[in-house]
Amino acid sequence: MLVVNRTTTVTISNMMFHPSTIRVHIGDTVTWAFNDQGLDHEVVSQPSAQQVFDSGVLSSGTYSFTFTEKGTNAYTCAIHSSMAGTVIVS
Ligand SMILES: [Cu+2]
Repeated sequence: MLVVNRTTTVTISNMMFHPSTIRVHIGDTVTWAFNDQGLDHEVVSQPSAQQVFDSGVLSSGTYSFTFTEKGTNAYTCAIHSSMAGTVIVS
């Protein structure tokens, strides 16, 4: 079986994750691009998430995480609780 690991980008802008829900495969990397006019954000997995990840506080640049387990990963911004996203890994 040929396995191709891919990278998917989620852009952070206007106090939102774009797209907010993404579907990836085991081994894929998700890169969050902090592009919100210098505003601080922090991508952090919810307790219910299959895997634990935390970008730390960033106002620019990117954060990447490779998903190695099948499951659903809800996440929020640790600074702005209204910002929410989901990474579904299959
Ligand atoms: Cu935020």
